[in-house]
Amino acid sequence: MDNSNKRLVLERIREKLLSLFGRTPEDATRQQIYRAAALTLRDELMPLWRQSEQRDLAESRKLYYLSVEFLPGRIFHSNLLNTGLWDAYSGALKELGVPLEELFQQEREPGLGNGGLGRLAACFMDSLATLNLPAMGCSIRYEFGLFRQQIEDGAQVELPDVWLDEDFVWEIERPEDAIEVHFGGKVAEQWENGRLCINHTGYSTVLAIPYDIPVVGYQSQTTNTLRLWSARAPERLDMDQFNRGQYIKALEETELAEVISKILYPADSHIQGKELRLKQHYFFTAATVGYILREYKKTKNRLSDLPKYVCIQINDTHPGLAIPELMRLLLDEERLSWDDAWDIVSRTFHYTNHTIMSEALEQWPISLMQPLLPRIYSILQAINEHICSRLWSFYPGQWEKIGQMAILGFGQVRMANLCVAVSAHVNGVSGLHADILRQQLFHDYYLVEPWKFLGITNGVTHRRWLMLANPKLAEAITEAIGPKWIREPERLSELASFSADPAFLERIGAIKRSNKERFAAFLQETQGVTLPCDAVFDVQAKRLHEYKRQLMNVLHVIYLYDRLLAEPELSMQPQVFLFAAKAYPNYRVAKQIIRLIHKVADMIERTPRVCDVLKVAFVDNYSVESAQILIPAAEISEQISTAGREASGTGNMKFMLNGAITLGTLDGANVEIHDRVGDEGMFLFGLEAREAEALLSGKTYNAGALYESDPLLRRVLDYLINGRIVAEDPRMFQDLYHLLLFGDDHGLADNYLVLRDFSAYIGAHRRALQTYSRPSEWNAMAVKNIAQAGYFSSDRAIAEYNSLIWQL
Ligand code: 26Q
Repeated sequence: MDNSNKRLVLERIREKLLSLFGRTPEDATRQQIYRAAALTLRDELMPLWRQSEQRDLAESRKLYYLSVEFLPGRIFHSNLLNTGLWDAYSGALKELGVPLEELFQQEREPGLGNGGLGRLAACFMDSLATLNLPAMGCSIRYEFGLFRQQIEDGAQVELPDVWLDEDFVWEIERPEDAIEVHFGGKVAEQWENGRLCINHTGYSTVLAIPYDIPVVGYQSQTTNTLRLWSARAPERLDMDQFNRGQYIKALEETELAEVISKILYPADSHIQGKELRLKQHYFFTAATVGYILREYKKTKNRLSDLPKYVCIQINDTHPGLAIPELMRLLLDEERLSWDDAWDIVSRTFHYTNHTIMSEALEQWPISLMQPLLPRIYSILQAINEHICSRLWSFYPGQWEKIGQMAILGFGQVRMANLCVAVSAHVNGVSGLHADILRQQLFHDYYLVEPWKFLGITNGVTHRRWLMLANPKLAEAITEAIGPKWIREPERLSELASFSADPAFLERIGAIKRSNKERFAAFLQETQGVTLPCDAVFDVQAKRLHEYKRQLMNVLHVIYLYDRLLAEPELSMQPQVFLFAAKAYPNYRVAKQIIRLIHKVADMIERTPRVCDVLKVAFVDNYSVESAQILIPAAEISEQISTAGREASGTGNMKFMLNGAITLGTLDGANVEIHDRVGDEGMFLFGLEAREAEALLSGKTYNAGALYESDPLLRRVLDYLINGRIVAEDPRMFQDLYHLLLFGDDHGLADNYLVLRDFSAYIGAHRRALQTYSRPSEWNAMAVKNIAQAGYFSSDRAIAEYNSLIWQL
């Protein structure tokens, strides 16, 4: 970028500082400089954003990606990279004596998601814009994102995540696009001139106000929109009440309306049928569908053409109420016949499933849904009848089967059945996951309409997760193979030949080292924890859940600890075990595991000699931001879920892209990583999905017998109860011990096969360390992994969605 550009940017930032804050760079705060700089960049984006929107109106088909979560991470940084204005801005800010990095840190991260599903949605938005596909992401503008995690005496404490305390630079409020959403009331059906008319009265109204965030593609011609809906009480209604002297009541109702978009529910698999959550889901789907239809009617008049122009992807079942809502608008407002409305709806929606665990399948008690959404419920009844009668012709007489496939049953609305029955496509998020959907979870539906079911393996944007998060590695790659990989990630394969180039391998090793130091400095600064950078960095970063088996990871650390004590002569490669994970606040076992991680860390610290070779550290409050520092520093990527449980995983892809080697099971997308890098490119261990399923469903699995027969296992597990971890409270981890050996009230012992896979897991670690002791071999393995990681770009995933489903 030339100097004139830099000077122009500098001039604009000065002007902004003056007009917004009455300050000059000399006396402005960092936050003010950040806001001024970000706003000048936003100004820069506006024309293309506007142009993209105008073009969408005319263009053939547009995608609406509905998701109850989006986790975009910080935006200033990625917008600078994507627009190609990096050099101009960094030059301008250097003149002001402000390093760009410091400005980025002024931006609050919108933590509007729990984990994988929300981050996937954000990666998809990046790729859609980069591939010039017209799309809008739709969700809720939660005032509080996922809780901030603090650790007190080893235990997780949740604090509110305040991200809107200052205006968020990247959003634009659009009150002119507000939509009314109705809750409660009574529905009367009435025949008028041979038509059924619906009269909905006595409802309460909430206004949905959209806030738009531009989604900038990488040097593309498209800027898409992430539209977040915020709940507000309708003013007019308040005034009526004020006039009637019901001041307090009016304010109360305002609160009740606005609480809808207050907070993101922390949940990744445990579901509580909370009324407020149901309100959230209906609120944002009704707003979105209402908006889509209004927008459509501005330029088109044939509703039957809607599927030609509108494509709605449902990210898991949470936005599934969009289905009956579109039916409602077409029937009640547009007055279409049932058949015409059904025809449109069943060609418009597509559904992605992200979980097979039955406890994570969304269901709502009818007793909750019916009073809150009376008309939606009556439409669900009608859809249910329609579906069941169709199923009847495929499965004549099989009442029980049809009962299980129904949308309503046992007093519940089953959202997954609704989404499968109505959507034109249903997809799993990895090959293995799609097979499980076809063969198990949705098998009966699969037999009826096999063509509906697809597998589209997840992907991550290599621009954020490599180019932005790991600039040194990105630079080395570009020097080696040129810059085309940034648009065409499959070209990373050209790196393969460099795995035999000693100078390149050395460079890769040095980059990893410097990323480890960068992370160590971060942890020192934020938590006061010191990491030895000569040790191998072994990382498990993901939500805390039993199926992800962080517990097995800690037990392995205990095993190493015990060996070091038992064998005084043993020399061991120094190892740092890093954990980052938030636990669902009511998930007792998950919280105990967090505590165990901390207490094992303490035990190691106070044990001479062991503390010279082992270190356990917990990275508090895992977020997109900390992931971007942590993942590039990782050498071993722990992807150790019980086979068959992790639908895909996306962290596994981010680690691979950054040259970490996967130590994992054949689960989710690990299977496809293994397909690409082979046995020699990762450290595979443990049962496969079919074996795990057979073992657990046969009810023959006997964890206790393993414990009895394996002295090593016994030694390790006994740490949980023998007081060596926490002498003052030897029973602190008794529950975990019991869970592994006796199960909980309902279940089998060791439901996630920790004991069964334990010795194989130890073996995988042993193999990993052997390879690690030969640095050039290790680095070659890292390079081969990076070279195979292009497939796991969300560009590829989005291209597949587009060719198989959307056809935008
Ligand atoms: C369901 C019903 C009611 C309330 C909450 C929920 C709920 C909320 C969030 C259920 C699940 C989630 C989140 C699921 C999730 O993140 N799944 C992950 O999705 C990733 C992207 O596809 C996969 O890579 C992971 O394997 C999967 O666990």
